[in-house]
Amino acid sequence: MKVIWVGLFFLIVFFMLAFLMSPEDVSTISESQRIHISGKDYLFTYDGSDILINRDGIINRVNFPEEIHILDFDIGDIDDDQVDEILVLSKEVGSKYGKALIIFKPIFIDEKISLDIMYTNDLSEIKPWKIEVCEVDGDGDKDIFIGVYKSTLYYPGMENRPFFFNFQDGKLVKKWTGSKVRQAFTDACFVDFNGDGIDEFVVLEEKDNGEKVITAYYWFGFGFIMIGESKTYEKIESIMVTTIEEKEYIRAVIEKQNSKKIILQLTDNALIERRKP
Ligand SMILES: [Ca+2]
Ligand SMILES: [Ca+2]
Ligand SMILES: [Ca+2]
Ligand SMILES: [Ca+2]
Repeated sequence: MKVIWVGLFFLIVFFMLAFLMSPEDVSTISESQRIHISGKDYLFTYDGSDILINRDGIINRVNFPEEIHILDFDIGDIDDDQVDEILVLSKEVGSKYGKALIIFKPIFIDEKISLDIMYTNDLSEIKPWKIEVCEVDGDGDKDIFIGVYKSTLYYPGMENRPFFFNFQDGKLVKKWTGSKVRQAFTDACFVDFNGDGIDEFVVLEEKDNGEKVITAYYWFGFGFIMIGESKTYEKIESIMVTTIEEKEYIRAVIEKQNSKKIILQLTDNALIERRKP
């Protein structure tokens, strides 16, 4: 009984908080994810203004620099020191695209976690809109995906492009700065469908007639090759990775209003909707 009341209390607090946040803040509230610091796993949440790092019910509230507005972020050990860094795309208020990449390393000061800025780079010229830490080639060095909006040498039009980087010797180095996947895309995520430690690159593509299709690719030495695609949908708002019973799937929001979602799995070279058991 007590458990139910505690659950109810947190649910009410959550909805009150969600209600109090402006619509712009709501989009940056994160689901909890795991962060690894000094040999321990913590739960990481960004609540729209602060970062909460939580272990065994002990919450470390890390004040996030007020002047930095977050467009997107991800967590991963990009320099292989067994501590997960926090990679933030900052933005100007109201801007659709990012300004700088700021990489924070969590450090302990007097047994409290604080964030140390270990790297910054102004990326405003390439108009970044999404950042994901991934492992597309399985070489043990984390890869960094940044979705950018720009023209390229051979494709002069402004379009979303998939850029990949590594973090080497204290700086961001290009791994693969792609002009295109198969067709125009509006979102991307990384899903390890078969659990082999190598991420598949999953992209929300838009056909010429505006219909949407989700396509999965795998890395092949110097670019990506398609493994499978979904059926065509009239609308898909966004895609993300989701874990169910330790297996990874794609979660796609196909209607924003009533947050209608589908879960997709990769089966026989096709992305098909997962039926609940
Ligand atoms: Ca992200
Ligand atoms: Ca690290
Ligand atoms: Ca890699
Ligand atoms: Ca895989």
